[in-house]
Amino acid sequence: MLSTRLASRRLAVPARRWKHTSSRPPLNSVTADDVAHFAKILPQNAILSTLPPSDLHASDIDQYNNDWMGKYHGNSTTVLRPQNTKQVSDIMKWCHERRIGVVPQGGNTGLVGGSVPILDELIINLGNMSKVRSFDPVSGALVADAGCILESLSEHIAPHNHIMPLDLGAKGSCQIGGNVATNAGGLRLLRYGSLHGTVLGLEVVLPDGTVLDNLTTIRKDNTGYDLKQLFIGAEGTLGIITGVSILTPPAPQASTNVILALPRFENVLPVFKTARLHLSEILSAFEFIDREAYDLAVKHGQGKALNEQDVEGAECFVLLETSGGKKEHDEEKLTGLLETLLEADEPLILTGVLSQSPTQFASMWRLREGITESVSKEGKAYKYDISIPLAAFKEVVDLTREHLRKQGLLHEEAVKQVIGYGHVGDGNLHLNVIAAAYTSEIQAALEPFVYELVASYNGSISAEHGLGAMKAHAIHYSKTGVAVDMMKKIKELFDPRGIMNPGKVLEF
Ligand code: FAD
Ligand code: 2HG
Ligand code: ZN
Repeated sequence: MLSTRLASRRLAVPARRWKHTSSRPPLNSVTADDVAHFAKILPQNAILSTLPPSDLHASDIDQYNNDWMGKYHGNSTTVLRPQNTKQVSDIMKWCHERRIGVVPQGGNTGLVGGSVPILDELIINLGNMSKVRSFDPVSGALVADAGCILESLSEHIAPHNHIMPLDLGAKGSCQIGGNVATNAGGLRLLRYGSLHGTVLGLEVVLPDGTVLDNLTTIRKDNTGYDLKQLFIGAEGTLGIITGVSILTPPAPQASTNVILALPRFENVLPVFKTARLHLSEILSAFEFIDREAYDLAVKHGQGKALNEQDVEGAECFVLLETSGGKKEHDEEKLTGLLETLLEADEPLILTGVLSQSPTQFASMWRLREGITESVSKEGKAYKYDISIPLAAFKEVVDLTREHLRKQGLLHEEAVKQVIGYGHVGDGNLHLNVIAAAYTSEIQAALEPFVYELVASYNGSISAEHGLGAMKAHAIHYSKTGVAVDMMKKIKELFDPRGIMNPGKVLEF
């Protein structure tokens, strides 16, 4: 009775719909004359504009104006889909001259509102630039257009027994240019390191249209400043990446994975330490999934659930992958690890399931990779992608849930669930708050609460997704004033007119 009364009272006060309100410098809107000029640079089918005389409607370009989560919405009238670097350069020269804001867009899978306009900026979508330029099967150097889909690149090099040094759940849609622009981390970072190490060179169109050709395939080059590093993780605020040269590692001869069910979160660290000791160089991923995240993935049919009885009472799960040279040798090591974990006086795990076939291997990965998709099927996600000490992963999830409970927001019509998962090996937790809708009340309850919490651990408010539009105002939680001032000077140097992805990364 009490809960029914509470529920109806809640419904009586409608939640205020939240709308992102980041600012950006005053810039010119795209006009019909601009579109006529773009028609001299691009074929007609590479221009999507709702401006007269076009008969396109706003809904025809919805997919470019709205982000993957349905959280950020732009009002662009025009999307250009160039096919080569020269076209990008000519477009940028014009936009620079005319002071038109530009949003570079890859697969539009970004999770911080960086890939859609804040107002009506021009969208330059790289999807038509999708050619592999070269691949050297000896060195593994791959040179590709920025618009190549990550998964297509994996498929391109697979026959040569090479793999991409990064892998993420969005691989079927995200583009290599977007990956570099966000310095995407993903599931292989533990093994192959970040893109700051694997990217060999970049071709970038600067805001005034100048082409910075640094598309080298050499591994060592100490001739002055390493300019490409500035564009890795710049989220399209310094220029448009049009070409990427990247070092791809040889495919491991054997890969195996195992899912471990842990009775308590406190066991994650000892399991990680033991795994590193037993598996040393063959350990290639160590991913954390809390119980609610696991149940959600299972609920939404991501991968095959473990035997229900075996995981009864499990507080969290770990997905561990090995990539080595010899299957028998790796499996022997894994079996040894499982025995150690199970045989301790107080076993560190409840159960461990070793994949027995490529299908099972993929299905186990699906349980982890599919969480993001499950979250978006469940509701609207507030995503906090944070670096904090491993030992604090659970605490942060619990504190956030408790905080929302105290605010009276933890119920079906507001926040449905607070879950945690992520890359233990990289100290990166994905704190996801799943709500019925994006509302001002939830937004105000979460921010700056989460940022302050992260800062109290000396962590980072963005481990891998970037700042985008979502966190530009909050950069100071993770960077000093001196560092932010230096960034602003760099931005000013490359983009004095402030036209490149305005309002993202650095607050206007
Ligand atoms: P977009 O979303 O189009 O753009 C992202 C940013 O990069 C924007 O600021 C945009 O302006 C800029 N940009 C895009 N292309 C260019 C270019 N050519 N030149 C200059 N700037 C450009 N991220 C991780 O780090 N790790 C993960 O494990 C991970 N998993 C994900 C799983 C799912 C299911 C989803 C939906 C997202 C995931 N992400 C992850 C976030 C996202 O996929 C990555 O950030 C990805 O790298 C973005 O690539 P994109 O091509 O979609 O870029
Ligand atoms: C992952 O590791 C991605 O799965 C996405 O970085 C995380 O959806 C998220 O919060
Ligand atoms: Zn991640």
